[in-house]
Amino acid sequence: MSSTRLTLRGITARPVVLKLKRPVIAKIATITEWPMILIDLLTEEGIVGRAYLEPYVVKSMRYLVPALNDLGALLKGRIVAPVELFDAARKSLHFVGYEGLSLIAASGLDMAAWDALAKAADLPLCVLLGGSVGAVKSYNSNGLWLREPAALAAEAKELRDEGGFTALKLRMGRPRVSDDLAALDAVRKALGDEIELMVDFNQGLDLSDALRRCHAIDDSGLAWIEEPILYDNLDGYAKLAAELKTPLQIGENFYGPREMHKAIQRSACDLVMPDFMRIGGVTGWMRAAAIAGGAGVPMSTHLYPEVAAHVMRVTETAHWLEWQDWANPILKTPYQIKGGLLHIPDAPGLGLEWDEDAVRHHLV
Ligand code: SMN
Ligand code: MG
Repeated sequence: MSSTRLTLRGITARPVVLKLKRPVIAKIATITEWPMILIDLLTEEGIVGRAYLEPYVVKSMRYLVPALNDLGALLKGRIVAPVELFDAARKSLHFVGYEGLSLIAASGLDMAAWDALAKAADLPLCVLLGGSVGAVKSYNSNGLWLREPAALAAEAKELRDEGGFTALKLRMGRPRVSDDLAALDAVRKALGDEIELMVDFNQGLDLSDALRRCHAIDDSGLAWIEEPILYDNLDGYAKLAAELKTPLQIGENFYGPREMHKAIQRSACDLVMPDFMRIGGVTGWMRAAAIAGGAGVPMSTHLYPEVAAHVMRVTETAHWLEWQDWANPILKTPYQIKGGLLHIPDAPGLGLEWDEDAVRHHLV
């Protein structure tokens, strides 16, 4: 089939809520129920593009699902050219705001459109993008939330052994600095020095506290310190990046590639890790990857590991893929992790198929 003839027929967007095995206990929020919007992009030719959104807040699905349905109606009859559909979707919502929910909806559409295009070409997405099927270096981000330091040693070993990981992320921002240091110490003692550790403050500190707390862990051999302060305080980040020896990581809250460009230009970080629902799906990622490549800034992924794996195969400065297995309960064939590497299935598109029995069970 010629991919130029793939025509968009409509979009279905289904909200589901999954129970998290290890609840998210972060400085910014506690999350026990994980919302997902399952997107099916239907084409006249019968190919279905699939992707999902993970918008953190269950009630936000009440606004995002109609937005996705509207985009489907708006773009009905158009050729499935993901870049063009993405730009048209963004423009259609420009006047209510280029970022936020508008961009999240457009990003979901974009990922499903790329999946459809790759399926029409009968190629895994990474191959369509010019790469090859293979494995991607990943760290386990499934746990180590703000729990008691004493509980973390056992959890850290469990997380390492879930897929032979060589790197794990630990969340920080406990009430006392000494509690965070005890948490880090507990994880280090449990795992030894072989394992790389990243820490994430989830925007929980003000600048003065961040300076104090980041200095306190600056000699701990960490792979990075992530989001110590509010995501849009680029001046604050520039100060932190200038002061700290440990690489400073931000990016899960970049709304589109230009926000990333701004952060890099202002020396507000050493590393970047865009999230697929905010950077603009695959289209936004590829644009951002060119910027990070030009600037020589290592680029990691945030959530959406199945999409992440494909684009990391063609990302010039690919660094770490963030592994989370939270979508697994509704996937027919979850991706496999072995030896800390995420393995891309040799299947057309993203290789996402819904387990419809599980979906029925979790629909809201
Ligand atoms: C995160 C991910 C998912 C939910 C809450 C927080 C986090 C990360 O910031 O980087 O994994
Ligand atoms: Mg984070």
